[in-house]
Amino acid sequence: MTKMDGWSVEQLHDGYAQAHRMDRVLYDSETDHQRIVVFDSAQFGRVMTLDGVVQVTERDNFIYHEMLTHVPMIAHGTAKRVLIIGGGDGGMAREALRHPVDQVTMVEIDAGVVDFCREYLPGISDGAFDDPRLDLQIADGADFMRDTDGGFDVIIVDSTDPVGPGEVLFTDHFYGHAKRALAPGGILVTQNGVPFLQGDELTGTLRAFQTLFADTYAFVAPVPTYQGGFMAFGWGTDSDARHVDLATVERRITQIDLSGDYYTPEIHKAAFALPGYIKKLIP
Ligand code: AG3
Repeated sequence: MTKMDGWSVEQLHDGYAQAHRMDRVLYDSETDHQRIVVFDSAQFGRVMTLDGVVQVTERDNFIYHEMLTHVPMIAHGTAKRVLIIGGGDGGMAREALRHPVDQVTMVEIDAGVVDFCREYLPGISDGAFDDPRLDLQIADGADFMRDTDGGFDVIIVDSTDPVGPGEVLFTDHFYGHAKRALAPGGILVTQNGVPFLQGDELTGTLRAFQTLFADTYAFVAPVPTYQGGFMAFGWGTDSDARHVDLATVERRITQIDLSGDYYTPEIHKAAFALPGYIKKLIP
């Protein structure tokens, strides 16, 4: 495509791009794993990209982070031990720690992401890295999953897209280890991209889930900077937590005084209402 000086142009999808004007570049550097750029934009506030793909923005990260934590944790009802794979910006930990958990273990492959985000995007983690309930481990998420003793009530895979370092987090092997790492009644959720543009990703994950779990499905939320309409999240569990009723969801939310900017009791239920084109991607 034509060069756009001073713009960050994401070309994750073939023949289709997203551009943010970089009003101020705060950081641009290669870590051992990937290239990190942090810049200020007019519409989305501060933005972080990894290898040119938008990972997190100040303005819209709440939608993604609230949905990947509160939906499984409220559905579970008594989640005490939570595992986050990836999520180096700390946004997922921030939301998970709003629940009465004993421990949130976060396994991020790239110490650089954690360091840069703490410095340049402190509002994303919002104190999560200083919470004594957070156990931060800098390690390969796939290795961790293979070796862990498990016992997690909720496992959240906050990966990049399946290119580069994030690719192993989409394999059958990894999901098998994740299943083993769940406590009885545990729930596994995954980020599965934007099905309008990346349908195979959702199909692939759910096909693997179907060999592992009694209940597999997807739920959705629109995240503006993950462009292309709804983003899909994978759901795998042996419990029937997906069918928790609205009154129970409401009660659990009230009990812990959780107020989301996107997540509400109605959204919890509605997130599992899938449009036809997404439903058809479920094998
Ligand atoms: N991780 C998910 C990024 C997915 C972007 N993909 C896309 N636009 N299809 C974000 C990390 C936030 N903690």
